[in-house]
Amino acid sequence: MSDIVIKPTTKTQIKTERPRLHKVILVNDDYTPREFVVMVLKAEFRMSEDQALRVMMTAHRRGACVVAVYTKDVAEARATNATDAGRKLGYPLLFTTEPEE
Ligand code: TYC
Repeated sequence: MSDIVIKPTTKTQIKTERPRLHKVILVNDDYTPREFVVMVLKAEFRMSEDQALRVMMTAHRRGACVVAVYTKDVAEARATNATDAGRKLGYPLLFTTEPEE
């Protein structure tokens, strides 16, 4: 009788990928007042006056600006809320989302 015990040596490795993050993008338009864009950025994205002004002016000059990066659900919810805030006052203000590379 042999007392040699051979243990299995295979291990199962579970690899989970981190969820892709999504960018919220502020799109420029010709009608929404600058101060209103700044107000929405501060309220919806918790930006300081300074940050909000910078992001608003970047979108104004270049056509669009990345506001923040979140998980898909959060990015979509914030973009919708922020867009709705403008729509309530009849402004064409638009926030979109897109996945990060
Ligand atoms: N272009 C607008 C104006 O001159 C201001 C503005 C900036 C609007 C950024 C939207 O995403 C925007 N009143």
